Amino acid sequence: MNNDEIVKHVRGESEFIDDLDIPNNILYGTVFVSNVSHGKIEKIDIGNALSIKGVIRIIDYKDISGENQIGAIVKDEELLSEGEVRFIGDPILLILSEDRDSGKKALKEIKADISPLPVITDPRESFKAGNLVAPVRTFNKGDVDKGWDNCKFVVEGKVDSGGQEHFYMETQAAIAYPSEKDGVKVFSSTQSPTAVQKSISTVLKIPMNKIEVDVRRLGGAFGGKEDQATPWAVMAALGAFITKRPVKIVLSREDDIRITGKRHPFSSDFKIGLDDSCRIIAYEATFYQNCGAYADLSTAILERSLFHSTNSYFIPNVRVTGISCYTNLPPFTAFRGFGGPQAMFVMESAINRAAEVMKVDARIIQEKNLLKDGDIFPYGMVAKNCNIRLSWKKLDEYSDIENTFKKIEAFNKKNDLIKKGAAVIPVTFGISFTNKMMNQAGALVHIYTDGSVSVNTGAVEMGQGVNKKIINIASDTLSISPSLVRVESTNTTRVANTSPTAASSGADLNGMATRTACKVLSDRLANIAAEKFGVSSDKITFKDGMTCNIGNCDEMVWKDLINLAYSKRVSLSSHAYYTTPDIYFDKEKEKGKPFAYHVFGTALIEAELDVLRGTYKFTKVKIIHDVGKSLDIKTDLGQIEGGFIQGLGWMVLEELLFDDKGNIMTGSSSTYKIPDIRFVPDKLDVQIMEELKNPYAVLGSKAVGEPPFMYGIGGYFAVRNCIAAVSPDKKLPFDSPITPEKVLSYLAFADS
Ligand code: LUZ
Ligand code: MOS
Repeated sequence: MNNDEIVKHVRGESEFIDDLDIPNNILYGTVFVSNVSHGKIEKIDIGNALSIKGVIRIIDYKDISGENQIGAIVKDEELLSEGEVRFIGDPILLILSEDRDSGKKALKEIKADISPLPVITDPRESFKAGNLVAPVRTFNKGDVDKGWDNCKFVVEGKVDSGGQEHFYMETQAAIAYPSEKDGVKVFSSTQSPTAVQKSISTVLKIPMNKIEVDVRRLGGAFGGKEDQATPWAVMAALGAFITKRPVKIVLSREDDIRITGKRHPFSSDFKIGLDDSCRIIAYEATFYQNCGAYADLSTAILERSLFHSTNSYFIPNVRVTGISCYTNLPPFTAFRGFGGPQAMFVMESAINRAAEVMKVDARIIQEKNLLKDGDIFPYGMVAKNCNIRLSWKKLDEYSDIENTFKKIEAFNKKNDLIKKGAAVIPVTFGISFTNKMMNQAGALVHIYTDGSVSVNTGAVEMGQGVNKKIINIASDTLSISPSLVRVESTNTTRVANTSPTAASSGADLNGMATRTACKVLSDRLANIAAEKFGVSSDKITFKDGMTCNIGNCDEMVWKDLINLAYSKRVSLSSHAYYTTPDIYFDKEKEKGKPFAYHVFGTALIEAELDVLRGTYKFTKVKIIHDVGKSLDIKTDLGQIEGGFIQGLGWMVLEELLFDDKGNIMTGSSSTYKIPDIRFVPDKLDVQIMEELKNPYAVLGSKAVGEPPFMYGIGGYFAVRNCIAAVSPDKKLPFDSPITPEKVLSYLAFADS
């Protein structure tokens, strides 16, 4: 990681919400939540809660002056429940107290009488009961029904993938200060400052210009703070608005895991047909998306599942259907990949099942069907600058894929207690918010009279290094040292109407706006220099903070030029704006060009299984990944490594379990295992295809945040192939994560 702030982090100097200095009159917010998954609130008895020393006020929905509604896409989510609770953790009351302990004491006093209603945790059951979030959507290409007739092999199956806890290091947090004239200023750990501002406006019934939302940095987010940060910020604002005292809410890890949304579990069906040359002729899939109690971003996430349903493959006949199903679990939400990983896991499972039936290696089918330029995705977009075959080829050059598999086969022939397995995984991921409107960003750049530069954008730094990239873009455009540039906190009064920092597009969108703003400034400065040197402005170049008149080699240092501009009363500030060009999508036809471009790459993952214990490790991983012309190579490498490990965790390690009453059974770090440093493969080798400039993003770069996550899918199949080496003829289910416990049970089953 080469985060701009890494030294401050290591020294503990970086401030997160819970580190901010707080005034003496601050109140702490504690939420009282439902302890049943579905029910009707008959009565709330707050007992002696209000007489506990330090407890100042208990707020319920009746205290809300505006609309008790925080649903972003579907208006289905109350901030504080009015009568029906839909999951364990559904907020009912907000307790405000002068210290955290008295809030906890108050919780024990309060009793909710909730009469139970039927509980559904399974999306297929929800579908049968008709509990849909939105109408079913289907993407169609070619003629699937005719396609089957041309297939030599037709294989069907079922795939389940589990949810995933974000496990950001900083839990959900917000502090709200009442400001004069009935406004609020809110520090929120959110990816979406504007969404927070809007929701506060709705709930408090005050205009957006009375609400200032400020975000310095987040201690991780991964999508978990795109929508799920909002309720806590709104509650803090509500408390501050009502009491006229600052209010701070920081969730405990246990509450955060229990209450907030996670990656959607999916249950899916597939059918795949191939001819005898391993060409995929037809593919059909149905995704049952487990949305949890409220819609949140589910419909947008399901749309991305449909977009990525064929991963990196060209398939002439496709029919994929997505169904968003309500259940009585926490409201599942955005998580790195945004529905893409779930759909791609189904595609890869289908290929692997077909490979088992056809008795070929899955990699043969994968390679044969890779996309090439001019191929059409099921949603109508044409593949352009398609590097997927190139990445496969480069991986083959570096690793000799065939030989790797042969060596493993030879090893497995000689060894019974250790079995090896490998898998190749190509990844193709579309870049842009799939909602066209969201692809916009602004930047406000100031140059101060001492030559230092301040950049404001809508991008939120969450450890992904977007600030570092923005600094590099500004310094490159102004031709000054990066040390002169500072990126300010993300603040709704400085850059307004921002999209969430999400969809891997934070640097693409905000970086382009930054570049444009800096260009405007550098053009202005060129005019000043030209006037001074008595030449035309095209004779002026900037280099390393110097302004040069090429003609006669006059030079001027940056700071003097800035002072000259100031003395001539030329503005040293600029606001610019960027919208992604040439994207559209027709939801009637389900066709269009939703993405500015795609990111491509391929990985080879090798695993080694201890046959007696069911434990395994990943011995060797090679990733070839396309980042375009990198904006910051160490940042990109960090994102690729981190994304892959997080994806691997989702596929093999992190098991999110609920009982059939909707209780979370993996509610702490002792029961929910995330990857640690010992889990990281000994040999994790990332190679970037840097020479490939991307014409569709800032300075030839490519977005990097999400695509590497999906290399983790290869880990699942590497482990599966280890098991197949023990017992080649068993039909294993597709059910992620493939934890050591599951592996052991498969092995026991295989031996019987
Ligand atoms: N968020 C969003 C996302 O609102 N729309 C998207 O298309 C998206 N894609 C990936 C991650 N977050
Ligand atoms: Mo997102 S999954 O908030 O990019």
